Amino acid sequence: MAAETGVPMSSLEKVDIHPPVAEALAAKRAVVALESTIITHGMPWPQNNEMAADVETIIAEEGAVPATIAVIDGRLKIGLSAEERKDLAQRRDAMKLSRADLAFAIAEGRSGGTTVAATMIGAHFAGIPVFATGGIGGVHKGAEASFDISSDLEELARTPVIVVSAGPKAILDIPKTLEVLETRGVPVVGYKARMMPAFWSRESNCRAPLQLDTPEAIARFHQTRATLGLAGGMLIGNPVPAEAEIPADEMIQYITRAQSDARVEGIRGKAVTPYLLDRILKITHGRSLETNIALVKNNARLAARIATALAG
Ligand code: PSU
Ligand code: MN
Repeated sequence: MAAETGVPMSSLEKVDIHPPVAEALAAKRAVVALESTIITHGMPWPQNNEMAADVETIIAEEGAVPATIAVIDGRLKIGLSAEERKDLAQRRDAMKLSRADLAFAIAEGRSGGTTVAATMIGAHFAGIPVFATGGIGGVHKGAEASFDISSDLEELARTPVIVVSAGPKAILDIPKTLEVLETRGVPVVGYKARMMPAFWSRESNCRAPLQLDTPEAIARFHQTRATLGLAGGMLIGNPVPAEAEIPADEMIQYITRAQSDARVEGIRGKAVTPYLLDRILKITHGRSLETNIALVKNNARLAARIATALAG
């Protein structure tokens, strides 16, 4: 595992690979990485823990092994036990960890949820090529003034992991997010979708740059990129199931309201995404959370099928 990704074995001192994950990796069976910022900063207790448990069950049903990645008391965890996950889901001191501070949390003995960027780093370190999330971070609206662009985009450009999402979160500037991904050479693939999905909604106003309709085709594309020695990962946009979606024309009013509240309260930096998700949950009386849970489950299923295609 770690040897294949070029990581010195001595660094494993700070890493715990959950035994079922280690066994599956050694046997070259399908493993799906899962992020944990969605647990620590993306959803309230107890729905966060229920969602995380259900997602792991879905991946197991599909014949793959789930590996939720997080930092607990200074140890990088590749896969969590049910108790560790439940504990993390209730911690009030959890940091939101990205590339810039993942090692800080480990060095300082802290705990935190890993964002898409930090989860990609952990997954690649362990030799896991596929990862399921809700929605990635991207270029925030008003980024021309705030410079707020998620390091998820930078990570997609450098780390060879397939990220299965329901698109960029609709709180973002989706056209600008797609432009940055194109500049950085990141393939963006609509799964059975001509238009890029927008997290809570099945469609944004942007065309998906590429389209593929089977897990096998995604696996083939990933392997072809590796053969050509192309660096970086790829982003899959998997639309939320129709019965769970909140249409874009309805969502826009909730997002606009949440964004104006964020401005009034002076929310900045890392706090922006968690604040907006929580505000939108309150504005929609919990409906946005139900949609969020449905789309994560949908992404987990597809990620397990891609992992199976890659392993097979
Ligand atoms: N998907 C969700 N909920 C979330 C996130 C993704 O359904 O909370 C998290 C991811 O961890 C992503 C992060 O990396 O939001 C983006 O944060 P920022 O915009 O600060 O980069
Ligand atoms: Mn940001």
